[in-house]
Amino acid sequence: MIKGLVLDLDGVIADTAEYHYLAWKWLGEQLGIQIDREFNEQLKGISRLESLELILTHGQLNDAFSEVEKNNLAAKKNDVYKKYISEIVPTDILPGINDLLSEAKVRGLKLSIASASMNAPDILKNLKVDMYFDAIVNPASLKHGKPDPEIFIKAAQLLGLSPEQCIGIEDAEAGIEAINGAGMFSVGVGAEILMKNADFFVAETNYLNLGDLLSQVGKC
Ligand code: GL1
Ligand code: MG
Repeated sequence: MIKGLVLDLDGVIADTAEYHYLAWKWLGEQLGIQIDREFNEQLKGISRLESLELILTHGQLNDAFSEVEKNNLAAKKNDVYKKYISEIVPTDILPGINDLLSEAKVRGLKLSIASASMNAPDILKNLKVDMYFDAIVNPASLKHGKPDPEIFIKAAQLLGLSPEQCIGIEDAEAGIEAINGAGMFSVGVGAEILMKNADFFVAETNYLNLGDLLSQVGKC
């Protein structure tokens, strides 16, 4: 029986995946590396420093910077990103998410966040939805990032549940792989081609309905 809901943040709760894209694109321009939306799919769900490594490899600049310089580059991207998120207000929550969260609470489900972003707690506060969540995984506490299942296993554990008792929701391919690896029912948000490995998928967040999700788990 499902007792918990584990949500990714960027691209599921708010359109912050777009801000990450714009901030990485800006950093890429400073370095002469072109980042388009197709390449950006590989960055979704990936931690800050791992994303930077992927970008530098993409631009064949992987050996061009020291660790200190890489940390500085990542910090510059974060400064640009933080300007975007400082303006986030409750109406920036993606369609259908408020209903999903309140419905989950009414049904007595526990909720946690499995995001690689160090900025997740601030965004949840700006959106005024932080009170819905029983736990937020601290990405700094993890040994492996998505697609490793560790973050989803931890997100269930923090709720006192097994992964099998939870539904995980993601917009990234790496995230779906992580949910599946944890043995959790996976729900994808996005294009079918990207969400092909999800147990169930919807094109947009406004189609996320808790009743539907629970009946899909029942069909398995
Ligand atoms: C990090 C990356 C972002 C994104 C998120 C996960 O966020 O920098 O591009 O992949 O992880 O959605 P942050 O920089 O906020 O820790
Ligand atoms: Mg995401």
